[in-house]
Amino acid sequence: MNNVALSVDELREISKKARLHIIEMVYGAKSGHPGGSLSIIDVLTVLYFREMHVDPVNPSDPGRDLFVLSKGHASPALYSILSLKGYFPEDLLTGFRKISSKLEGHVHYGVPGVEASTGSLGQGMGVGVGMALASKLDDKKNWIYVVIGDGEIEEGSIWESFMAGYKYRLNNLIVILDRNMIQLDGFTEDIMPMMEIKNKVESFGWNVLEIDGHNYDEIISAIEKAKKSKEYPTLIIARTVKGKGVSYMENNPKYHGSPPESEDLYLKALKEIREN
Ligand SMILES: Cc1ncc(C[n+]2csc(CCOP(=O)(O)OP(=O)(O)O)c2C)c(N)n1
Repeated sequence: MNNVALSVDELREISKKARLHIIEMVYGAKSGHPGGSLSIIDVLTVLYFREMHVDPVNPSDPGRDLFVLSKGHASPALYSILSLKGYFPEDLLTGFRKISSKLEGHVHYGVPGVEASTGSLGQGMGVGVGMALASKLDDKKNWIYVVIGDGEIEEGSIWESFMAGYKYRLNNLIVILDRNMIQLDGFTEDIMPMMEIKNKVESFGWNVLEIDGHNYDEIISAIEKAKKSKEYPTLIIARTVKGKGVSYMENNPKYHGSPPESEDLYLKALKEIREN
């Protein structure tokens, strides 16, 4: 179940397909969250296609790595990656947010490959802490990965998770923060300034790394570094662009939870992603 080490160009091609899926899914559903899906898709590509030991043919392998998308509204990103990885056929993505489909708007445990339902912000990281603690108690050697949002970290429960991660010495836990600077309808630093997150989280006893979350080499090397931690969990602050890959969505809070409003904008998004 080891991944073949894909090249950066191959990873980029996978992300491109996933970006197209994200736009098609939200446009088809006339709802959903493109911005925060596009910001985190490069990280998810590296996790699923390079770092994580998971096998869609044997999805319940007890030794598999586990992933929780704590910012569960970015479900199009995870559903697309799971389909590209082979957990379910890509054509099921057209059912996104439709009543007859399992692909609910927020990440749903019933979807093949999903390890935890999420969507209520602040909870998924606690689930990941619990998984990491359970793995330690069972003497397993797997890795637990969690992705959180920078609006999500306004939830107090995130900071309880940071405390617990230190207390239980969860060096099998790697949390990635999607630092795109935007939350639901505005900029994080206007709504609730988080300032230097690195200093804050280091003071909770964690290792903290900061990277460009669209640079594959940096994502890979940060994860490799995190895996060398002897004692404590690691937070990787991935600086990203919300809406990355679609010019009119980039850094635009409007596209947190809105699909392209017209066919012209839909086709423009697909064209830009294809030509990038
Ligand atoms: C407990 C809770 N409160 C409010 C919401 C509504 N909500 C969905 S996404 C979101 C903003 C999240 O911002 P961020 O974590 O930065 O996500 P990203 O920008 O990466 O998409 C909010 C407030 C929610 N899902 N859960």
